[in-house]
Amino acid sequence: MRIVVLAGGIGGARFLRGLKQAAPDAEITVIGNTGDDIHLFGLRVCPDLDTVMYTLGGGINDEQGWGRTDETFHLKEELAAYGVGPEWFGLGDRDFATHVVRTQMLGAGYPLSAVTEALCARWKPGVRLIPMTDDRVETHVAVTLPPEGAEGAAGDGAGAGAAGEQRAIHFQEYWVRLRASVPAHAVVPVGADQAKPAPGVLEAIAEADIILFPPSNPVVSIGTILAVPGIREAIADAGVPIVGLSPIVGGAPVRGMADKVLAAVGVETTAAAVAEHYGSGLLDGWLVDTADAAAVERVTAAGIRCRAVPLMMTDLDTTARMAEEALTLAEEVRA
Ligand code: FO1
Repeated sequence: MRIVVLAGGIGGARFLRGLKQAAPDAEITVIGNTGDDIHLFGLRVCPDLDTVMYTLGGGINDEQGWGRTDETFHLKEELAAYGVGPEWFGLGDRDFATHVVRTQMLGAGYPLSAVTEALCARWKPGVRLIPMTDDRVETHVAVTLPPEGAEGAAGDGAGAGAAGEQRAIHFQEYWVRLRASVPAHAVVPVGADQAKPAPGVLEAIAEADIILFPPSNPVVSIGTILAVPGIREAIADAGVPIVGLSPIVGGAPVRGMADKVLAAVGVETTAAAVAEHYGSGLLDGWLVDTADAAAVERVTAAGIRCRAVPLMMTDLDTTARMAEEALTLAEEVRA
């Protein structure tokens, strides 16, 4: 069985761990979000690709869900001693090595997809991990920054503006530095409209038996992947079951701050609204948590087959059962 999964960072990576246990013989291709990528210290950092690679390859810091296990921060401390930041983004020494290798290979002319394959040769994630595109796409968030010096204002000068100034800032600055604490008015995957799917992306979709949307962020993770021209269309036309799992449980994101970016695109933070946001033109099946059983009727009325099952990824076995439920729903859709 060939399964294609669109994945962001932590939620996608953890789901994939369960999927691998649930379907050990499946050929899994992961199309990874690169809109979160950021250039720091002259290096290309790909948080979502790395989170998938480290999680499935056994190198992830499981507690925080990103970065390396057994990490140290000497390099970052030395840079800070020179006054070189940003200090708000936690890059550890082990993680730095990945970005150095990636940047070196990109500089030598290899596309990101080839670089990712090379990095995965070390980590052996047990899936084929492909970036959504080899082209540069950067998610920016339009925000109103608080006045300088105001309580809770972003005060390190890395983007703070005048009182109430509207600014577009990098997603990582919004997410990590500001902790999504200021209202987001819009989320823009800059460059997506000019981007082409990376080699292998459209082929994997065309050859898939099932396509899954894990409980990743519907706006800045899966939404960004779908914004690359050709990917949404290929998925919609694939003619195979497309099943998603809600990242919203009981009216709140399972993790992260998805509610903030959902509001920016005018979608309420409910499991049913996210299903409708994807729409029946894309989704065939949708799993909601048992806490949202009341949403099943609304999703079904929207033309999407829906079931309520436990969706909290508390441990590997529970996550594998979620993946089994998604595969079962996919087979029902196919029948
Ligand atoms: N998330 C944080 O909350 N704080 C950090 O300092 C941070 C650093 C970081 C470094 C490398 C990496 O691969 C991921 C990192 N993340 C950090 C996670 C990342 O910001 C986001 O969770 C994802 O981009 C959203 O999927």
